[in-house]
Amino acid sequence: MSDQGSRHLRFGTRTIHAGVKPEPVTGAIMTPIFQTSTYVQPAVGEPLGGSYDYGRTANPTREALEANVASLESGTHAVAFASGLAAIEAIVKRLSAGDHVVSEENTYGGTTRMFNKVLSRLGIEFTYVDSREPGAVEAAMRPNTRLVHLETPTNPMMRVADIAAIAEIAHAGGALLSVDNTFASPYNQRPLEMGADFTVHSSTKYINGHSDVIGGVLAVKDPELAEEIYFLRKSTGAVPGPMDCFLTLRGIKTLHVRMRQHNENGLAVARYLEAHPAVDRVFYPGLESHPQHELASRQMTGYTGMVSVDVGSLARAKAFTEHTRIFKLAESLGGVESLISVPALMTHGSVPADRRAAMGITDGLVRLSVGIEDEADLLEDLERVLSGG
Ligand code: P1T
Repeated sequence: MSDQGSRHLRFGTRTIHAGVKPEPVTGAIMTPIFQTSTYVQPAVGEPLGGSYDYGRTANPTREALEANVASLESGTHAVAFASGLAAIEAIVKRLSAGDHVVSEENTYGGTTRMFNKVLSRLGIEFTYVDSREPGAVEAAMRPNTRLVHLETPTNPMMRVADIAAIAEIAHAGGALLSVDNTFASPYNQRPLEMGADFTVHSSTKYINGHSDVIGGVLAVKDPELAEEIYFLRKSTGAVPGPMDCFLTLRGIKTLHVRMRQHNENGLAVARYLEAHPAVDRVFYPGLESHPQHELASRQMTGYTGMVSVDVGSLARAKAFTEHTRIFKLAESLGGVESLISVPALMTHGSVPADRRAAMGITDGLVRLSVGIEDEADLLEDLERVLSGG
């Protein structure tokens, strides 16, 4: 669904208003949860509600969410899915056997697993590169490359890829560019404005922001591409339920306020950890010590609440993550509450050990999803565990 009417409004206003209209029967200001699988047709092939004929094909709650996300991502259309992986799958399922994809190597472990264990069996080929170096993407392009897939910042190493430079490379090679924007959120980074063709999210994370929904959403700026994706979703079926769309739309209304606090707390935690002797390395694009700080500052307006640190060994990682009180040990990220995890054993456990090691995902790597609690409480929680304070 698209929403061009709110284009002139600023980001924070659009998080609340884009795509949302008063419900016409009662004037309800909140988009209702249209919890229905089908719609009545007074005559054959003539649904009462016009284009509303079946829930997989059309649902007004879902459409409001999609119009909102399209606006926030500076796209023309967005398409919502049952999960982030289903949204990424749809982008790749546009391709056919014999087509080739160049992908950043350090994506979320589940994305690599889907590419390697599911989609490659259907005859789609994948080449993995370190996309911090645009030349590596260029060198991997083949005549049959139809998609370049980035994740920036990456999960969990916080690598940053130059979206504009890689969009040019992809397009010169006849391929489209998709960017997994989950870690940044559209508040901090809008890939479509930098030349990407798809921006995709696990809306489970910052977009919904309250750790109570699994969902995915992608946005495009080409109505024909949107049509292709609608067709794919209708034909393969990974639609989100109306209740989840409602919750996600409700969560989005505070995206700009939440992200400001995630950015602030993320930077404070990264600075604290960088100065701490128990921490070997900190990976956070907002730190001047991050090798791509300058690039991140150019293409992002904030650096999010995601911080990774290397504490040297699995034993130390366990001692750290199993004893924080506010930071809860759990997979996932991007919610208002702080989480902590050990990627090698949790989110990236499906990535072969040698590949993990090559990317720096050591057993001593700890990932923090810094929430929006009071900064002083978060720092005290970390200090208590790291310094025994
Ligand atoms: O879980 P799902 O909504 O299907 O989203 C998959 C996904 C896609 N892209 C990125 C960058 C992600 O981080 C994820 C999911 N990640 C986690 C569950 C995690 O803890 O890293």
